[in-house]
Amino acid sequence: MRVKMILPALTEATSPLFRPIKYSLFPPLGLATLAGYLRDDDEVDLQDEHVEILKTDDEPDIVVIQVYITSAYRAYKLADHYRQKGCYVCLGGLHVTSLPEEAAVHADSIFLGPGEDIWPQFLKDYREGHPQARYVSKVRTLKRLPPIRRDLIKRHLYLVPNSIVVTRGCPHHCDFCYKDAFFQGGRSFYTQKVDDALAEIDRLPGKHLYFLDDHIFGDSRFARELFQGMRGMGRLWQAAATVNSLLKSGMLELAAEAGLRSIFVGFESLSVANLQDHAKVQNLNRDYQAAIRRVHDAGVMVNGSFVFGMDDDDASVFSRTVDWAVESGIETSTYHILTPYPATGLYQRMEAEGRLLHSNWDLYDTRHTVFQPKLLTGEQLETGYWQAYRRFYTWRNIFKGASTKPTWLRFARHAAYSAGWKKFEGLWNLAIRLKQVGQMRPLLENILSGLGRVQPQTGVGSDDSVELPVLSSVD
Ligand code: B12
Ligand code: SF4
Repeated sequence: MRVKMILPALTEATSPLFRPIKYSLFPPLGLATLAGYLRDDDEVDLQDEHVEILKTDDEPDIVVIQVYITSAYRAYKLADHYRQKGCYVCLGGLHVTSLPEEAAVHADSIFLGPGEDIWPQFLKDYREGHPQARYVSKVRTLKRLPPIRRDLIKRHLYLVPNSIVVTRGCPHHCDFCYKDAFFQGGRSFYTQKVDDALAEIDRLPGKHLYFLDDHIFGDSRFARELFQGMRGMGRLWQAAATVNSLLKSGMLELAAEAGLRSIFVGFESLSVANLQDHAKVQNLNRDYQAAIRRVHDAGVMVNGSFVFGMDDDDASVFSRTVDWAVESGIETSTYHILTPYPATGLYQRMEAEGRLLHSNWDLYDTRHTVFQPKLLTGEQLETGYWQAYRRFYTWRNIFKGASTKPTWLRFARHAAYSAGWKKFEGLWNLAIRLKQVGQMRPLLENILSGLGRVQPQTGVGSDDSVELPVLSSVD
């Protein structure tokens, strides 16, 4: 059987003029996971449009397309193209799960939710000659998974080919998040077995890993055992966690000892009313500054994530948030315009209030205003969003943020990390054009290791770590 797997890109990621590095960070892990269920004698071709030009003149038996909201139109176009040729088209992923009726028009089979139970079921049905039109995931487990087909990943095209996910979902329920809609009908937070996770980590070459888990500390027993197992593996890694989990004693330090060097934290908003509005309860009454201090004290950098456009945000929110982030010594910041994804609680609320402006999914990319804000105009929101990025990443603010650090080496690490990410976009673009992004990886690993000097502050190493920034932002 010939199987073609495609991760379509949003337009920006294929632009001949400029391509942000964030699209060359991570390989298509979801599709490589599904490829693990194919037989040895199946032929499989995995293409990621973010990093390569798609070949569409082939005629595979099955075409598998992963659909995100921002690439939905592109995905449907590809699906229609292959169906016209008589190929069997399967569509799955987040957007298909949110809007199955919309996707079904373009597919022979659609898949709702995670693929680990329904994809092998489909393969069996297809081989037996009776595939169903719709598969809905119900059994949620990461036990006894076949190995991810990492051999299909063109490692040289990615800065971070070692992306890994050892849990699925998240224990929280923020109303703007994809999570509750995607995992509806079954468990919405579950983990691998620690031994399986450690074995997967062990199989990855090089030093650097990026855990794409929504919340790596979400199950504290699992996380503790994982970090204990990772100690001594010589890995350097990045991950995401919630504010409240960073305030708990012990976990962060264990993670740092196991090689954690930067952490993505969803602060989202400095307004209590906003956090309440969006059910971000894990952030409520938490001392953000104390969380940041703890992370820094452990020798780990912070990538703070903030959302603009919530109902308590007025025109002052942009500069207030950025100045707070700079003064707090956050190394990198990621900003988003609030975006109601279909099937989320936020979407339903906005729809009921008649505040959705349109459903052009291409613009649901967290950079455009797609709903009517309360205390801002849509234009103010977009302008403020871009201004926030510019303001945070001025040289003045990079150095101001860095000067909150207690030692010169920490100052240098902060400045280099922050600037390296946003001040050299032209260079990243060139490396992408030349298909040389992978060549930067040894440098990344060397720099993240702080040229041998980065150690967590646990009494065993030097506080004077020097890391150069290369990445920090997932979205
Ligand atoms: C890594 C990542 C990226 C990477 C790369 C994506 C990639 N290579 O897959 C980059 C940096 C490029 C990226 C960019 C963006 N991202 Co992003 N990203 C993620 C992240 C953190 C992890 C994705 C992942 O690898 N998961 C692990 C794998 C194993 O799971 P999976 O990919 O979902 O695959 C499983 C299922 O979905 C399913 N499945 C998928 N396809 C199919 C097909 C079939 C046939 C079947 C049977 C099953 C199936 O089976 C797989 C195994 O269970 C997610 C958050 C998350 N937890 O998912 C956000 C997330 C997907 N991103 C999001 C967004 C908004 C964006 C951006 C728009 C952000 C921006 N402002 O630019 C862009 C646009 C992306 C695009 N191309 O359209 C949203 C998506 C919202 C939505 N409803 O679509 C998420 C959910 C973040 C969030 N919490 O809001 N992203
Ligand atoms: S904590 Fe993050 S991943 Fe979990 S529900 Fe909230 S936004 Fe989603």
